Amino acid sequence: MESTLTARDRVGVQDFVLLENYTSEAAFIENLRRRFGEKLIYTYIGSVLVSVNPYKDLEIYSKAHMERYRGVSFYEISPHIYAVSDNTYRAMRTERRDQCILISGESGAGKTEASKKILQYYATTCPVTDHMSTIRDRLLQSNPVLEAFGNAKTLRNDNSSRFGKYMDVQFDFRGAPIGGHILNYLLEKSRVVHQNHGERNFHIFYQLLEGGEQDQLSKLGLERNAQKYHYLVKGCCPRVSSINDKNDWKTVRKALTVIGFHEEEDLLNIIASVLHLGNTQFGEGEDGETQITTEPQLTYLSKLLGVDGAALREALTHKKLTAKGEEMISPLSFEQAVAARDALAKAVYGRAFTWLVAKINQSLAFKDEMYNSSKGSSSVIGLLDIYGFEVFQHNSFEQFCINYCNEKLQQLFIKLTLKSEQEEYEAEGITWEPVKYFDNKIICDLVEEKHKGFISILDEECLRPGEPSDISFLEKLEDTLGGHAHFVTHKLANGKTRKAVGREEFRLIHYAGEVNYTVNGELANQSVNSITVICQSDNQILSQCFHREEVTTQKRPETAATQFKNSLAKLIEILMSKEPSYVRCIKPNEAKQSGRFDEALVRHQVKYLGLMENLRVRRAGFAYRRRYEAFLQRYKSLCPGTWPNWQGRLADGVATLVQHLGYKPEEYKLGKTKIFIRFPKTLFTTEDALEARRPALALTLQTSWRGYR
Ligand code: AD9
Ligand code: MG
Repeated sequence: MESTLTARDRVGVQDFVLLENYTSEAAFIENLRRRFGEKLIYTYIGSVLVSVNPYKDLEIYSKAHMERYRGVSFYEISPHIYAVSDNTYRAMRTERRDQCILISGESGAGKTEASKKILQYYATTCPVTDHMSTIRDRLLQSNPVLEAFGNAKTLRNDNSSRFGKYMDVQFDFRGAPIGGHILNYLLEKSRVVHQNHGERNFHIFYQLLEGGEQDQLSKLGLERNAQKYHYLVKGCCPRVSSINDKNDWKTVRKALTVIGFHEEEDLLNIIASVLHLGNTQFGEGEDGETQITTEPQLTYLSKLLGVDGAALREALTHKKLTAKGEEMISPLSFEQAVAARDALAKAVYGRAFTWLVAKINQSLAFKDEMYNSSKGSSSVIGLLDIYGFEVFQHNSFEQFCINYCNEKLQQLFIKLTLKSEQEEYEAEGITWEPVKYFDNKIICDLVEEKHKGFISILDEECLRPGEPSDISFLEKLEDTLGGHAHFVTHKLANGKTRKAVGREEFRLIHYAGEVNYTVNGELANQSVNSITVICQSDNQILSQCFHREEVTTQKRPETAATQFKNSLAKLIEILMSKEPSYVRCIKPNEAKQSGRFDEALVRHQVKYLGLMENLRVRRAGFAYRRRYEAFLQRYKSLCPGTWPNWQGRLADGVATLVQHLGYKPEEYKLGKTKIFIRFPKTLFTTEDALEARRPALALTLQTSWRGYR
């Protein structure tokens, strides 16, 4: 039957706005599926790029491909991540306005790969002098370092980013990269001490054990066998066939050199100390007190962490309490000691990661004297590669933060897409017709509203004196949020949702779906504090990460939830100040297999990425819009009045052309600089006429118009 299909049937439309049945989810998915079948992984919704992970190397990322997209308008060429990269770059250059590219999608959908491809595009196509090549190389090399420390093998992705990342690339007035800056968000620290079955700890641990030189490992007291380390085998899969830890170690070492890193010894000591912490065991002493039973571990730990052995022993087995102004030392139970050990491992690793980002930022910082260029005339392209919406069997504080972040980004997306549509219509003098959509502000408010939002209640519970209690926290949530349509607990479940809610759980009805979060241990995570001892460390990195004031100050520290809320608010502010472009990534199957398109899975993502809504907004008025000169140039041969060249005003030329083509008044509108066409059919008819008249032209432009045909 293949031969009876037209090209359009086979590859669908390259821009969803040209779908006849644009409100149909089935038609949307069918279009994605057809294109995916032809290895066309990219499709637009207007200027939003939808990308489906091919799970294999397609030959579409060569230097020649990059060249093809340089300076070419969005609609002249098939959709590609390079088209978005190039358009963003040109918009920055011509409009002198900071840009950002927001990449979203669920785990394994291809966000990090997309952001790397964008960076490679700039590194290859932007002008650079010798001086600048240093910055360019550092920008590229920051990736392997951050991935080693912040990525891990999960069930859903062998190289899953376990932190959110926003990276600014700074360009000078000539368009050359001159600096960069990275903001990191919420590293999944729980992974340092625990991994679910089939998952690993962060790559760096395995890389060091596989790739480190023998004398290096001996100095660190390590054996070349990941099986020996409790923190590395919780998921029972220290080896992954798609990962070569030994080679990756070499890549990371090289990258650290390019970045200009000198603290390698201190960094290795930290990685090793986490492994020794994991192997530190506790038992019962003669008087029933908890004590450390692994003395060699303690010796290595005190050396690697650069702290006094006795002080460390005490920190792992006792806690300090202040009662009525007096300090008291009280012993920890076995469980408490294990928790204190794990908390220390998480704190040390988490802070070292933040330090590493700061270190990379120093090496990427714009230096005036180096480039003989003025900072004032530079502009920025920001790349946001942040975790997608997550729902697991058990969802904890980390999933809560990730999903809250997604609510905030969805909110921004709604605001900005609607706003930019509205602005374009207004700028072109065309009447704006409001569109109905689900506004998730109600969920953002539920989480972050002052005094009565979720985070306020959590803060209150964490900061009140005495032991925090999960149950009283849950009761407070019920008292305050009980009436909210998007909040459910076991007690409140009556009819709001169909799925069961456990007694130690609450459920949020997110815009993307319902998620049960467990409050078990939620509060302990927030208030554990066994860091006093590390403040005295003579490890150069740790001494910069842990400050004495933290433990001596009377001021209550910000809770992790409030810190995250504030950092998100700052991120939204940064993004709002820039012109956004969007890449929406979709994962075609759970098996990480090429060529497999699981419709149910894709449908779910189309839903929660809000793509149908996005399309509806984009199609609310007009399916298609183009600048007069481009429209005239393409179709002028169809009208004797405009062929071979139109001499008058462009708008008049287009008016003459569409009149000749028989466009009805309800089918189009003429704005100030663009023609707006309401239905795809009108455009297809015109395209057919063009092809009938000039098949040669249609052929030469086949890459560009294949999608429309
Ligand atoms: V997570 O939220 O960090 O767990 P990402 O970042 O969305 O996730 P990632 O970019 O890491 O996913 O992609 C997962 C894997 O899919 C990669 O390791 C590649 O093997 C594969 N992939 C993704 N995009 C492409 C592509 N354009 N071409 C080929 C790809 N393979
Ligand atoms: Mg990623």
